[in-house]
Amino acid sequence: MKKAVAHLLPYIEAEKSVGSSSKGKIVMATVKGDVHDIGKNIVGVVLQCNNFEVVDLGVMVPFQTILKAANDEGADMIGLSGLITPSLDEMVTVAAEMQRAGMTMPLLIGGATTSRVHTALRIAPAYAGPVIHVLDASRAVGVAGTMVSDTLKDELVAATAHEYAEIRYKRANNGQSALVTLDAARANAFAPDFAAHPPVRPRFTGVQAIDDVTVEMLVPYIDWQPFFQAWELAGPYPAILTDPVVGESASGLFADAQKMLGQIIAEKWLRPRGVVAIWPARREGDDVVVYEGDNRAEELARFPFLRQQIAKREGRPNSCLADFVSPDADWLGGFAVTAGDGIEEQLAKFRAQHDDYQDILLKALADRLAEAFAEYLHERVRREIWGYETGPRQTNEELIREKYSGIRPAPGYPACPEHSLKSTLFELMAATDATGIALTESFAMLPTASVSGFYFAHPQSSYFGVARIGRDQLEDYAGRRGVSLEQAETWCRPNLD
Ligand code: B12
Repeated sequence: MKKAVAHLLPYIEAEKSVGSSSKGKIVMATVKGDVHDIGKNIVGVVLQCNNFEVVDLGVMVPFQTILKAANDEGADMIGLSGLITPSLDEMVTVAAEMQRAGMTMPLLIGGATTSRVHTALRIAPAYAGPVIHVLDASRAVGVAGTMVSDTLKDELVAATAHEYAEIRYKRANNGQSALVTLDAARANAFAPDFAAHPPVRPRFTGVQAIDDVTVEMLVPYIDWQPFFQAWELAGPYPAILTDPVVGESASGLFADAQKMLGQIIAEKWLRPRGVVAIWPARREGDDVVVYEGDNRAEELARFPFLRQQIAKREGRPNSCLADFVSPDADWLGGFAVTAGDGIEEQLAKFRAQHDDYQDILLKALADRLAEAFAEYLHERVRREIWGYETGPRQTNEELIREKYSGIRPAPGYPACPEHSLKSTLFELMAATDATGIALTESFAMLPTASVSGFYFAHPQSSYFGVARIGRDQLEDYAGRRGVSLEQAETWCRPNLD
C-alpha cells in the first residue's frame, strides 16, 4: 500500500489541488520510555488504507513533541500506544498536558498493556476532551471515522463517557476481592518441600556471555501462535494454516515469514546475543539475596519481590517468588537475551522502500526469535549451565507448554510486575556490555526484540499473578527497595489497591 502511495503521490497531490482530501489526520506515537510499535504501525497502515493521513512520530516520544505535532499539523486526533505498564502513567501525563494546553481533540488509546478500565479510571478523568480506548486495529478505522463525522461523533463520545463513568462508579463502589494484611499474607506463604527437593548445586556460578547462538539454532524453538496473533489471525498453530476462515491468509503470511527467515539466516541480518548468571542465593523474607561466593558472606544485591495479598480460599497460598528459594543455601539465575542486534540496518532499508509489510514482518519475527532465544537458553541452563535437568530432551511442543521444571519470570509479567528490578538485574550481569541491550527510563529494553528475567529452579516453583497489593506492602516494598514511597508508588501503580 505504502509503496503504491509513494508512486501515486504526485498524482494524489495534483488531485488535492482540485479539492479532494483525506478523511482526517491523526498524530500517532508510542509514548516516552516505551519502544514497541508493531501494534501502532499496523493501526497506522490500516488507517492509511482507509484514507486517513497518519503522522507517525515513532517510539519513545515525549508529550511535548506529541502536543506540538498535533497543533502544528492541525490534527483531528491523537493516538497513543504503549506495551508495558509504565507507559500507562505516561499516557495520563499526555492527557493531563493536553488538558493544560486547552486542547479539545479526541485522544485514542491503544497497545497491549492498555485497557478500557484503565482508560476510564485514569486517563479520561485527566482530559475533558473525548478519550477512547481502542482494542485493536480492526476497530481503529470505525472509531477514527466516527471522530471526524459531524453526525456520529457526539453520540460515540457521549456513549463512551457514559460507559467510563459507569466503570468508575462500579470501581468506587468496590466489588473487588478483599485484601489481607501483608503479615497475614506472609503467614500464608507457599512452602516448598525443600527436604524432598533440596536445591541443586549449579555446575556453573557467575556471569556468562552467550555469544555462540545463531538464528538457525533458534528456529525450532519458535512458538508461532503469537506470531499470527500479532496479525489478528486467531487460532492455534499449525491448525490455523488450514482454517476455513483465516487459513489462506495465515498460509500466505507463514510462507512470507519462512522466506524472510531464510534471508535473515543466509544474510545474517540478526545476531542473537545473551547473558546468563547464576548466583549463590538465599531467601530473606520476601527478598532473594544474591552473593558473590558460595560461603554467602559478601552480598551482591537483593531482589525484593511482591506477594499476593488477595484473600485466598482455604489451602491456597499467598505466593511470592521469594518463596521458591530456600532460606539456607540456594541459587538464583538471571538472563537477558536479544534477537534485535542488526535489525535497525534492515528496517532502514524497508523504510526507504516504504515497505511497511516487510518492516512489520521483520519486527514480528525478531520478537519470535527473542522469545525462542529465551526458551532455548532456559533449556541450556536447565541441562548444562545449572544442570538440574537430566533425561531425554523435551519436544518443542512440551517446551512451549512449559512442561519442564523451574520457571523464568520476567520483570513486568504478573508474578513479578515491578519493572525496575531489571535495572539491578542488568547491573549485576553487566548486561548492556554483554548484549548491547539498553534500558529506557521506563525500563523498556532496546532493541525491542529482547527479554530478560530470572530463573527459579525448584520443581514446585510456578507462575502466578501478584494482582492488587495493599498500602502496607507498598510501604514495606519502598523500604526493601531503598526508594521513596512516592517512587515505589509510581513503580507499583498498576498493582496498587
Ligand atoms: C509478543 C509479546 C512480546 C514480544 C514483543 C511484542 C511487541 N513487539 O510488541 C517480546 C517477546 C519481545 C516481549 C517482550 C517483553 N514483554 Co511482552 N508480550 C507480548 C504479548 C504476548 C503479545 C503482544 C503483541 O505483540 N501483540 C500483538 C500486537 C499487534 O498487538 P498490540 O501491540 O497490542 O497492538 C494492537 C492493539 O493494542 C491496538 N493498538 C496498539 N497501539 C495502538 C495505538 C492506537 C492509537 C490505537 C487506536 C490502537 C493501538 O491495535 C494493535 C493491532 O491490533 C503480550 C501479551 C498479550 N497477549 O498482549 C506480552 C506483554 C505485552 N509483554 C509484557 C512484558 C512485561 C514484556 C517484557 C517487559 C518482559 C521482560 N522483562 O522481558 C518484555 C519487554 C520488551 C522490551 N523491549 O522492553 C507485558 C506488558 C504488561 C506489563 N506488565 O508491563 C504483557 C502484557 C504480558 C503480560 N500479561 O504481562 N513481549
